[in-house]
Amino acid sequence: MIDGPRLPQTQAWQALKTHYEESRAKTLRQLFGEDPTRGERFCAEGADLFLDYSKNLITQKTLSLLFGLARECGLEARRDAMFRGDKINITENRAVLHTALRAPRQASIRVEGTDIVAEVHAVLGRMADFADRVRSGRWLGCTGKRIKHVINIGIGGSYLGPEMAYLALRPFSQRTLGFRFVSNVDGTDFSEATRDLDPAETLFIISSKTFTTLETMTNALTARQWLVEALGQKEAVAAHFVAVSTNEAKVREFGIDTANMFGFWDWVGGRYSMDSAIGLSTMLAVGPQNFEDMLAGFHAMDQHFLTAPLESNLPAIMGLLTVWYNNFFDVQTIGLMPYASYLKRFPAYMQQLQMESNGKHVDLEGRMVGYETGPIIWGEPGTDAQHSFYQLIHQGTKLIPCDLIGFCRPLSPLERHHDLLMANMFAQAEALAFGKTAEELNAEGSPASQTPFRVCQGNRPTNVILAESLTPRTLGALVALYEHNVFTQGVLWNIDSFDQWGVELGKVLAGKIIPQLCSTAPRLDHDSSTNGLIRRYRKYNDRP
Ligand code: G6Q
Repeated sequence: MIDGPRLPQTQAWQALKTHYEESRAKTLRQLFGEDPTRGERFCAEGADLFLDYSKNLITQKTLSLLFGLARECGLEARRDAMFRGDKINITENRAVLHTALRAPRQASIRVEGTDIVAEVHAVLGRMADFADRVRSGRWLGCTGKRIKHVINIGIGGSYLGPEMAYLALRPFSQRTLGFRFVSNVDGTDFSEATRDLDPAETLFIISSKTFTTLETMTNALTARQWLVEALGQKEAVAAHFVAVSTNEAKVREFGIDTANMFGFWDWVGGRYSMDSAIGLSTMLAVGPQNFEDMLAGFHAMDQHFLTAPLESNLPAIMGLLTVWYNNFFDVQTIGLMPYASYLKRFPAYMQQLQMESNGKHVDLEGRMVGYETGPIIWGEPGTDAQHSFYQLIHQGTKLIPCDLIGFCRPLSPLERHHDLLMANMFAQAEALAFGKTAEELNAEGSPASQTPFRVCQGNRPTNVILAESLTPRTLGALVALYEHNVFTQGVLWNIDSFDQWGVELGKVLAGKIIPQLCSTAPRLDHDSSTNGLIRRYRKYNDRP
């Protein structure tokens, strides 16, 4: 959209505004009544994922207008520019090439004269070699013991993906290896993760793109101390620490042999890095072949996004629907409910992916956008969620579109459980869409006095994403689906989805406050609230 009309001035936007006013009163009951086959038509399939988007507040005309908007905003050109390696992260002057992390070996993508696909596969090869050694017991701790526990130390993009993927792919993991994740600078995180571990059997992966992040470096230093004190030798670090980073100098300075460092590149954003070497813990857990399958899933969705016409393009459709709700229905939040316990941390991962990417208030020219951008993303697995917050979605006053994600085949032998799980997912989508009318309640003999309380208006939109089974390949496709969904939204809003300047301010202020928590600190010069909080903290820690 650079140099083009601003979003609200585009023809398609104006047409959508009129269309919204004309069609907003139509309910999902009416829409399905008028068009009984819409459930068969408003579906799309790509990279083995099936998307049913028929229970959305849309008609064929809405879709045509949204696709028109995408084209007017140059979605296809921007998508091609991303895949090509143009520096579309303009505020950091960087290419955005997470898609290269899963490009097949024979592909070639050049960044400043270098074929980065070859580099990607060289690192993958080294990761596989290391993973095989640890998994088979050929990589030993410094006392000759086999590694039994792996702790990933990292935060944000260097933590959420690895933890989410480890939990998602547990049935594919080597159960003799235990995995833990330390992210928070809260010392309880480290203490709890290590309290029952034998350092001689523990391997730390220090995952940090920059190798300067306060939380990660603090935890890494504590880990080093914990290990060296227990094993009584500085040399122990070599057998118990590996690093994943782009910063070789800092890794060396920390004392990790760079032979045990796995690199990645500045064109991989933190929240887009779970399929880079940041996924080393994932590969250790599930093995190189499963990791490769996961990358193949990512790549299959990349290809779908790149080649499928917008009209049948899953990420594009989902991104456009988000824009439709966010900007025309003034929707503030979107729920994300996986009907799979293994996807417990998927909503948290998606929260960062979506909110850090699209939580922006200026456009690519640095102007205030003047329209709403990224929605709030939240969620928990179903069916648990049904017994907590679904009530508000069904009968509250806010419109909350939800994505429900489920799988046809169970990963446990308890098939009956799976039928119940999935029956609930299908039922929720149905109940949210069609609700329950007063007439239906009366016909069922419900007491008239209760009718107003029991009526469910329905008309709550959902996307249902269905796949055969939660495999490494499916997980890759699912993550890539959301990556490109987020990209689609960002293109329409004309924002930089790949920077995160807002995160910096808090980091700088924390750096200033750290020395002020000591009693010897210079005079406090914050506002009266911050000064008061610091004084109270010092008082309880006997630092007058
Ligand atoms: C992600 C963000 C952020 C980042 C963390 C960790 O896109 O940039 O979440 O991943 O701050 O950074 P390091 O990997 O450099 O430690």
